[in-house]
Amino acid sequence: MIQFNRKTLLLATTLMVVALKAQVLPCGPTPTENQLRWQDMEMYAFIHYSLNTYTDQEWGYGNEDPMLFNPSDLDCRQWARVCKQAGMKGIIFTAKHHCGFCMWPSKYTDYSVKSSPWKQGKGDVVRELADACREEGLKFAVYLSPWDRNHPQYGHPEYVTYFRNQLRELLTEYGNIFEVWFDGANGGDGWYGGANETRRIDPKTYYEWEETFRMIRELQPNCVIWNDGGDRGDLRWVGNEAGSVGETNWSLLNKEGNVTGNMLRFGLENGDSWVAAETNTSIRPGWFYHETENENVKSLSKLMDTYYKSVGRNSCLLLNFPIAPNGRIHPTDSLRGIAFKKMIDEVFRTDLSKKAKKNEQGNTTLIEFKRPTSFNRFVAEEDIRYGQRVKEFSLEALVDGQWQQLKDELAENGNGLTTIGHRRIICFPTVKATKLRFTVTDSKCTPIIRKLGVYLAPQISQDTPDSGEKHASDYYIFFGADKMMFINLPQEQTVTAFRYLPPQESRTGLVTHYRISATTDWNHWETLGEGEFSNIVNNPIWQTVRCKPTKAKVIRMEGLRLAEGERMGYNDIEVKTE
Ligand code: FUL
Repeated sequence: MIQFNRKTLLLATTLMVVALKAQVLPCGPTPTENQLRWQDMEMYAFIHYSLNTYTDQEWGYGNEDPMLFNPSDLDCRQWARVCKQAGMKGIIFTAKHHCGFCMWPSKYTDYSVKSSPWKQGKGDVVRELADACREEGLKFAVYLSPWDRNHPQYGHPEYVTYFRNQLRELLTEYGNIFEVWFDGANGGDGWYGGANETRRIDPKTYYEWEETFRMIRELQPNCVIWNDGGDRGDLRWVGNEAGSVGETNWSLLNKEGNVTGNMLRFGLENGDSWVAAETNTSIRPGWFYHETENENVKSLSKLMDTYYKSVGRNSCLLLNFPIAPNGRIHPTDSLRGIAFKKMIDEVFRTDLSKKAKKNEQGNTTLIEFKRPTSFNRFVAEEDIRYGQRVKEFSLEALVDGQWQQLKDELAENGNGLTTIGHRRIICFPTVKATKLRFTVTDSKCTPIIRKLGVYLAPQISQDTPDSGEKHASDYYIFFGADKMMFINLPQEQTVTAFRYLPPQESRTGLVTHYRISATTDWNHWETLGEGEFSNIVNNPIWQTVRCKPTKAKVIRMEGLRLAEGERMGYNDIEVKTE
C-alpha cells in the first residue's frame, strides 16, 4: 500500500506524483477530469422553486397560471449566502420542472416568468441566481426537466428540438454550468397545450440523448451530466430520494444495458464505465415548499446520518433547499443547514492520527497513539485517479490490551467495511484505544490510500425531534373493496385536510391517483379531493390533501391507480379537523 507521509509531505507528494505518473497503471475504469472535479465538491445544493411553490404541489400539471408567480421578496443572494454557509459548493436550480414553467424568459415559450407579474415580466430568476452564486464563489448548475406537461408537442419530435433550444439558452447565456440534471420522471398525463391526455414516450429513444450530450460537451466542456432513464451520463442516481447510497459503493456501471435498483445503490464492481453516485435528498420531506412541512425540517442528527451515508460512502451530497412563497429560504431550513455545516466541521476538526505514529506494512497500517485515545470515526480515502481498488478492509482497535474488531454501525448490510473510493467514513461507538489497525484484505489491484484519519465526534445531545412524523391514528379503518378504504372518525367533525402515508417498504399498494370523499350519513358523499400524489414512488412521504371545511363522520379513500399490486395499502392516515 502506498501512503503519503505527512512529515515530508511536499517532497513526498512531488516524488509520489512523479512515481505514480511513471509507474502506476490505472486499475479498471478511471474518472475523467470533470468527474474528479465534481467529486471534490462533495456537497452542493438543489433549489426547487416554480409555480408549484404557489399551488402547494410537488408536480404541476402544466396548466397552472403564470400570474401566480409574484414573490414579494425574491432574494437569490439570500439563497446563495445560506447555501454557502451550509457548506455547499454550488447550486443546481430547477430552471424548468415538470410543469414546463420556465424560471428564465426563454425565447421559445411564453410559459415563463415573462408572463408573470413579478418585475412586470422583466425578471429572470436563473440570471439572478447565477450572478448571486458567482458573487458568493459558488458554482452554478441547472435542472431542466425533459418531461414537460405544458408543451403541446411533448411526445412528438418537435418537442425534442424545443428542449434542446432551451438547453442551449441555459448553456450559453449564464456562464459556466457545472452540471446538468435531467430528471427521468414521466407520469404520462399532462395538460399538453389543452389536450389533457396521457402521452407515453420511451426515454431511451425519444429524447435522442446522444445529440444532446454532444451539444453539452461542446458548449460546456467542464460540465458533468446527470441523466436518469436515458443514455448513461457521468453521474448516477442512487435509487432513492431518502439520502443514502449503499455502504458498498463502486463508482462503476456498464455503459450499455439496463441499470437495476441494486446497481444504482451499490454500483457495479466490474462495470466498464466510471459513473459516480450522487445522493440527492431534501432538507424537508418534499422537494417544493409546503407550509405543512415547516415542522418537519430534518434534524441535525438526520442530516449527519445523511452526510455519513453519502459523502462518507464515496458519493456527493445534493441537498435541496425549497424556496418559500415569499421568495426566500425559510429560516428553519437555513438555520438547520448552517448548523449541519458547523457540526461537520466540529466532528472533523482534529485528526487524532496526526499526533500518532503510523506504521505501514504491506496492506496494513498501524496507528499507535501516545496514550489511550477515544475515537468513534475513521476515514479512509483512495486516490481514485488510478481507479477504485479496495474491495474489503478490516479495522481493529487495541482496547485494554485486547484487539477489538470495529464495524460500521450505520451499515445496512454486513459490517460495512467494503469499498472506499473518494472517501469512506466509518462510524462506531466510542472506543478508548492505544492502537488502531487498518488492513486492506481484498482489492482489485495494489491499493493507493491517499489519506487515513481518526476522529472523535461529539454527541448531539440537544436535538430537535427527528423529521419522522407521528403515527397517531386511532381511527377505525376498514376496506370496502381492494381499492377503497373507509376511515371512521370517533364523532362527526369538520374536516380540513386528509393525509396519507404510503407503505414504506415496497411499491405494492402505493396509491398514485386518489379520490377522497366524506359523508355524515353513508348516503350523501362529498368529494374532498381528487388527483395525483406526485413523485410518491421515489419519495414516499406523507401526502396532504387540503379541502374546504366539510362535515364528516366517515371518510372514503379510493385508490384510482396504484404503483404496483391490486390492493391499496397505507402506512398511516391522518385527518385534520377544525
Ligand atoms: C424527482 C422529481 O420528480 C421531483 O419532483 C424532484 O425534482 C426530484 C429531485 O426528482 O424525480
